[in-house]
Amino acid sequence: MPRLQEVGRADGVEAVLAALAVDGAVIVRDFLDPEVHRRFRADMEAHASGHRSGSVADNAMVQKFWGQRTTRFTRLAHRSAAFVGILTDPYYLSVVDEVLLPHASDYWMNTGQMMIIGPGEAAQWIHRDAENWPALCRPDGFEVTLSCMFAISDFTAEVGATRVVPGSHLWDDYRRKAEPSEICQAVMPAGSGMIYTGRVLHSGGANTTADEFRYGLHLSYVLGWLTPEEAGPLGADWNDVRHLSERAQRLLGWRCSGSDDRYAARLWTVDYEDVPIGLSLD
Ligand SMILES: O=C(O)CCC(=O)C(=O)O
Ligand SMILES: [Fe+2]
Repeated sequence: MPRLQEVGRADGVEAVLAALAVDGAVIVRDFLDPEVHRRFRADMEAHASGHRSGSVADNAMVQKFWGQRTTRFTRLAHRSAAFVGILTDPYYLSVVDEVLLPHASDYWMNTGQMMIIGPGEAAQWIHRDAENWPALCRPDGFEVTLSCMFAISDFTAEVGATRVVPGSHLWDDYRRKAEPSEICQAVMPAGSGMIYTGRVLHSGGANTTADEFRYGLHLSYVLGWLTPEEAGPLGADWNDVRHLSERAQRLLGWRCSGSDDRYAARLWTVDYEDVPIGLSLD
């Protein structure tokens, strides 16, 4: 059974990048600031009670991927002030810079999604998150998205810790299925996070407990020239973001791309101006 490497924040960004290069995934202990974690968890527990489990989509594949006993919701910048502290964590963003900026002038949030796996949920099918952009999810391609699964509650094997196939981002055949012996689980205490690339195989684990819920926060970024999974600015309105830094606003889709002198191109404009200017917002 393989095992994921574990680092601490104090080991620095280089340690994360070294493990990602080999395994495509790495556990960071003590990732979340304890106070931010406490506030975010309280916000999410309060919101979770108002959400059903499973999807109402008229699509069996979507329902299966979602999980019948899994509660998912986004709009986290609207729902939790603490979330923005996680979204703009300089340590996480330094890792994202290294992985994504070789391929774009900037990146934005792909999604911030709560994934709460309830008792009796089956394991999700194993996939690569870059399959969202199928033409780019290929052995001879490059990373277009980077994710972290934060353990908001303890991730044990029984409660459905994420399953990962270390090294599968390097496979030369992306049609190949993982053998059971190649799969491990990201078992980690609350406050940790598992950073993983868009091209590593993984899935939600089965929750075999009778009464425990697994609170996971998936937070991912995608190249600025690709469509994110979450319609960020439709879920967090100007009043949610007006007081935030320009960086946070860009990550949430409230600013255009093109912050880099290397490129004249600007995407995601209003009247060909930056979003707040085009909309006369202050
Ligand atoms: O819940 C998890 O641990 C992972 C879920 C996942 O990979 C996904 O929904 O894309
Ligand atoms: Fe995934």
